[in-house]
Amino acid sequence: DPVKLMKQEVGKAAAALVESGTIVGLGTGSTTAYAIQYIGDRLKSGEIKDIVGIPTSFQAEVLAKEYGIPLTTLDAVDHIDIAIDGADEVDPNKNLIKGGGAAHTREKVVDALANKFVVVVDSGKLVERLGSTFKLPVEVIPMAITPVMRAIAKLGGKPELRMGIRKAGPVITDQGNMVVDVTFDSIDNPAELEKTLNNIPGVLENGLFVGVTDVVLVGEVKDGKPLVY
Ligand code: DER
Repeated sequence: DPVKLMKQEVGKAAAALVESGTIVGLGTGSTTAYAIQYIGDRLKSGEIKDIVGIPTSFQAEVLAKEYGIPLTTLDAVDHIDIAIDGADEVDPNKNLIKGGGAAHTREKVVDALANKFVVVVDSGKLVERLGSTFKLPVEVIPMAITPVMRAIAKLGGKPELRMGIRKAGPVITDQGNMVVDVTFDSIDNPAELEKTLNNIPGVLENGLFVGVTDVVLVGEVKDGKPLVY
């Protein structure tokens, strides 16, 4: 499966950037899962040592424990050296849409704090304009779902409550909130939209990541071989 190959290669490339003695933000999603695995492998082999992870979700926590990466919290550190995380869309300015895994609230805290934020994607995530292939996730406190959806519709968005697949009813985030996925005709000014959405009473965080990405590692398959650039 070429996409799986791309995810593995780009996860490996990101894991190779982690230096001994550093604090690492651990992202969420299937691509970052490979980076977490390979960081664990590098710890096990002794290639690197003395790192601690800050998880961005229960998923990252479970994977870190599985692969032997010690965890800490934002109360116990005064910086994050590097954060590795996935994305649902990356535009030419390295701005992102994230939140496919409904984890964007903690991800934005960790990724924005990191001295170096590394995004790991397969080439299918690259877009000319944000919002062209992926609906924008917005985390909303449950009691405000209806007025928030109304306010988003007034902004020209088409909001849909995210329903669980192996859970009856709406998806519930790690914070106990719900997620609304919004279709916009076009997102001309991501920085503006990010602020406007987060200013709607009841919105906790949205999946626009503007001006936080430092490095984008892209998995690409050329003649069956994975490339990372
Ligand atoms: O939920 C998230 O923000 C994830 O990072 C997501 O955007 C990417 O997940 P994937 O690597 O499984 O596509």
